[in-house]
Amino acid sequence: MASRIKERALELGFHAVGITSAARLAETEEVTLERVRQGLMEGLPWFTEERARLSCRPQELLADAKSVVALAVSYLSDDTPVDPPTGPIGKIARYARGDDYHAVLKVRLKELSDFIHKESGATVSSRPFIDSSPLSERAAARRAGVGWFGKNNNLIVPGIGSWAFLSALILDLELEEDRPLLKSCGSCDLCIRACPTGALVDQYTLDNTKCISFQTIENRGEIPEDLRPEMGQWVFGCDICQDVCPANRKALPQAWDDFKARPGLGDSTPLAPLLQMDGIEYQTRFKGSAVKRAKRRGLQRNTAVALGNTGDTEAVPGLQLALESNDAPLVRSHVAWAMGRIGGKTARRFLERAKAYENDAGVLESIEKALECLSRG
Ligand code: B12
Repeated sequence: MASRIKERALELGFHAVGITSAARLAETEEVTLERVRQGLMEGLPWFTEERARLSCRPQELLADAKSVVALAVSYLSDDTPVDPPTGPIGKIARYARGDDYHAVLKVRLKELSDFIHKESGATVSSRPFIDSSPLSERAAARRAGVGWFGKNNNLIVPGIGSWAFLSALILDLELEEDRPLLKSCGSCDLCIRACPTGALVDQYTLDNTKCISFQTIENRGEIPEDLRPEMGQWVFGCDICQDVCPANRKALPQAWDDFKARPGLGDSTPLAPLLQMDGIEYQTRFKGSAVKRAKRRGLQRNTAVALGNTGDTEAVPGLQLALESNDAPLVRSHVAWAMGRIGGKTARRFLERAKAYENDAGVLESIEKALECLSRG
C-alpha cells in the first residue's frame, strides 16, 4: 500500500513523497516550545505554546492516526521577464508568484486521499495539511525522509532544493515507514551570513521579528525603522537565505503551470503601479494569489519602503501622490519615511506641504522624522 501511495503521488505531480508514523515529533516539539518561550515567534499571536505542542502531535490532529504521508512539490520556475520593465522595481518571493498554493494543493491532496480510500478497500479517515493547519510540516517531512533541515530553517529536498511547498495527509492507516535522510548542510553557513537583518540568529533558528518574510507578509503594523533599509526591494516575502544556498543552485525549474509567475510578478515587479493601486485593481490583480495575505495596505506599505530603498528621485512624485491620497495612515507614514530616505528638494517641499494638511498623528510624526532626517542631510 505504501508504495502504491507513493507511485500515485508522483503521478499526480508531486516531486517527493515519504511516510512516517503518527508518533510525536518530540525533538521538534521541544525546539518549537523553546522558540515560543524565547520570543522568537513573536508577532504571530496564534503561534502559542499550545499550537507548538499540537503541531508535533499528529495523533491529536486525527483520531486514531497511524501514519503521515509527507509531500513536496517544486515551485521553481524560470521567471526571467521577456521585456524587463523600466522604472523602480521590487521583488516578490518565488513561492507567491503564481496561484495560491493552498488552493492548488488542496485539489491534488484530495485526489491522493480519494485514491487511498479506494485502494485500501476499507474506510480510511484522513486529514489534509497545507500550511495553514497546525502540523509541523517541515518536521514531518524530515522524518519521512523527504528532505533535511537547512540551516536557513527550510527543508531541503534532493533535486528540488528548498523551493518546495510541503503538504501532508494524516491517515488512520498503518503504513511502512521511511527513514530520515542522512544529509545535512555540513559546514556551510552562507545563509546565516547573507541575511541582511540577522534574522537567522543561529543555525536552524529564525527570529521571526527580524525576518523580512514576516515583516512583509504577517506584520500588520509599522515595520521597525531599523529594519527598513535592510529590506532592499522585497515587497512580499524574501528569498535571500534560499538564493544563496548551494543546494538550490542544482535545482531545475519544474513548477506546475499553476505556480508559474503571473505577468509582472517576480524579481522585476514595477513598484509605481503597486503603490497607486485602488481596492478594485488590487482585487483583480491578486485574485487567487498568496500575495493577498499581506492585504492591500500591507503591500503598499512594503512598496513604499522598497521605493525609499531605491534612492531614486524619480519615485518622489508617485510617493507624493500616495501621501496625499492613500486612505491608510499606515501606508502614508511609510511613504513619508521613503521620501526622507530618498531626500532632495522636491521631497522636502512635498513633506512640508503634507505637514499642513495631514491630520493623523502617527503620519505627522513620520513626516516630522523624515524632515529631520533631511535636515541632517
Ligand atoms: C509560521 C511560518 C512562517 C513564519 C516563520 C516563523 C518561524 N520562525 O518558523 C514566517 C512568516 C516568517 C515564514 C516565512 C517563510 N516561510 Co513559512 N511557514 C510557517 C508555518 C505556518 C509554521 C512554521 C513553524 O512551525 N515554525 C516553527 C519553527 C520553530 O519550526 P520550523 O521552521 O518548522 O522547523 C525548524 C526548527 O523548528 C528547527 N528544528 C525542528 N526540529 C528540530 C530538531 C532539532 C534537534 C534542531 C536542532 C532543530 C529543529 O529546524 C527546522 C528547520 O530548520 C509553516 C507551515 C506549517 N504548518 O508547518 C510555513 C512553511 C514553513 N513556510 C514556508 C515557506 C515557503 C516560507 C518562506 C520561504 C516564504 C518566503 N519566501 O518568504 C519563508 C522562509 C523563512 C525561513 N527562513 O524560515 C514553507 C517551507 C517549505 C520548506 N521547503 O521548508 C512551509 C512549510 C509552508 C508550506 N506548506 O510549504 N513562515
